[in-house]
Amino acid sequence: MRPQFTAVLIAAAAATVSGDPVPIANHSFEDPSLSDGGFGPLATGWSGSASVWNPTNDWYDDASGLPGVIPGADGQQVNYISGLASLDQQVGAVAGDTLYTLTVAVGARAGFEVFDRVAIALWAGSPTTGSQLVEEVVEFGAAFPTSAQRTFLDFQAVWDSRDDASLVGEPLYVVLSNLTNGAQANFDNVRLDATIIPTPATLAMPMALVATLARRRR
Ligand SMILES: [Ca+2]
Ligand SMILES: [Ca+2]
Repeated sequence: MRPQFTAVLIAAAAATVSGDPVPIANHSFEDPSLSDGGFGPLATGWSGSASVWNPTNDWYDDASGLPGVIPGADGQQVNYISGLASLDQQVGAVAGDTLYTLTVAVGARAGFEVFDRVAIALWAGSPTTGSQLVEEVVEFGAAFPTSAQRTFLDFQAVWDSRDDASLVGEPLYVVLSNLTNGAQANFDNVRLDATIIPTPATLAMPMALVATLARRRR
């Protein structure tokens, strides 16, 4: 095979496996905007226990004043959940042959650095009574080294929609939960990536294209 045809094949195959970000409304909990130390209102675009908070240095490193960006977080504000509760957002519908990667910044707030326990998850159909697709539980004592306390760290949950094709087309939800009574969970910078998994049919297309080009060049 000539070099230029090899390049065509690689480019076509790469296009089928690169991930696309799924839009998430107010993914960083910056809306509504609060003054430093403010807390309470519900985050635009989210349902459930979706309160927003603009922390200060009392709770997180580098959180006071401007720019006020906590290490590992995004912007100046985060979500907070006190006690056993969840927040959720519908993010379109389940697509076929797709690898979903949910990435969420989780915060270890002063006072709850080691004993909180939270979960990041994807659900289909309904955020409470539907099908749980994947759940990643974060145990703070094990997940946060001392150096990361009072900061945020990214955690991920991954689900392959080929695992249950019957759910394709169902509403897809991001669900973030606090699993510890008496503790407070903090989430920020919620990201969801959807990567189409090449099937034999989609891989065959670039191969056929290469074969056609090869014939034309002869
Ligand atoms: Ca934020
Ligand atoms: Ca602040």
